[in-house]
Amino acid sequence: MKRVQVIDSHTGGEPTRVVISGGPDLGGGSAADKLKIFRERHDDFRRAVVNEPRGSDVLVGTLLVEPADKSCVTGVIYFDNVTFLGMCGHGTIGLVVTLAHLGRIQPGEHRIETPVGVVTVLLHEDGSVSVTNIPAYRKARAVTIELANADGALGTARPTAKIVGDVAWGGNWFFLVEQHGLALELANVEKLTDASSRMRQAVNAQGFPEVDHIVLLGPPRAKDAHSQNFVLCPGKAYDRSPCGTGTSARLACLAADDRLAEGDSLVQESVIGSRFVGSYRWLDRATGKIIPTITGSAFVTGEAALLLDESDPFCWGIP
Ligand code: PYC
Repeated sequence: MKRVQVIDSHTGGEPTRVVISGGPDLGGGSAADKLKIFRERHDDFRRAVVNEPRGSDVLVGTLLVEPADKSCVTGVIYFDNVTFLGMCGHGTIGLVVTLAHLGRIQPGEHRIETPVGVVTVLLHEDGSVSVTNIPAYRKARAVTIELANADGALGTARPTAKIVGDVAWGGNWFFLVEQHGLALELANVEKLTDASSRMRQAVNAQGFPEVDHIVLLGPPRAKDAHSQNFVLCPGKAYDRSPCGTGTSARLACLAADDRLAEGDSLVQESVIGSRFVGSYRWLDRATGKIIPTITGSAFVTGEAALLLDESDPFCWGIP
């Protein structure tokens, strides 16, 4: 029987499971090198940790690994129910709170090695966490896709609707849409999931096969927030948090359009009403690259040992 030690948390409602010990041997090298080995040789471990029967579609796993960059407190690899993620904002906030819970870090600044680069995190005295992400940028502005609109849900009575959005990088790839006609509320999650997964197919087919997340934007619920979002993740679960990498991509689009000044705050609500506060500084105006910072809070919800029994037909999760 194999034992895998984990700590669970949630960040704005979005769960993170940090694997503390019992993970596969991924050799030396950077988090990016280790991700390659994880993906090629140990996908069964990803499924065992986050998929049913131990996990669920919404759970994001993070595996702690030895960092190649010794200035980092840890290396980390993120994964979900279908794939691996380059970076994960809510997962990093959950990871920092988990490391503090374990007594491995104290309030202050720390560096974490992710597969897409080193991020800097600041654990505040009140337990909230700011993540200064890798550079974010907009790759394509105003990409138009066409979607079937049989039930007229997409803001027009026509049988097809033209949807316009931006393709941007924030640690994962996003298609961000402001005008879609859909109400961003929990009661509408089925329609939001259906429409956004069709948007992903359409934008992938338009020459952006890298896009794995969709962000639908809308007006805020709270007076002191700037906007609300619905974020579709690669495995079709929706992000309960406002999505740290998605908010980073959004900041890059706002910066490129001169709609948010360097240093100003963006209060981003999720579809369940949880929030992140984002801001950015310019890295390079010529290429549109910014350095985003996302602040949020996480709470530890459990400590457990997962038991992997090879005689269990679902030991390695339901694919
Ligand atoms: O917060 O970056 C994020 C994220 C990605 C997928 C789920 N959450």
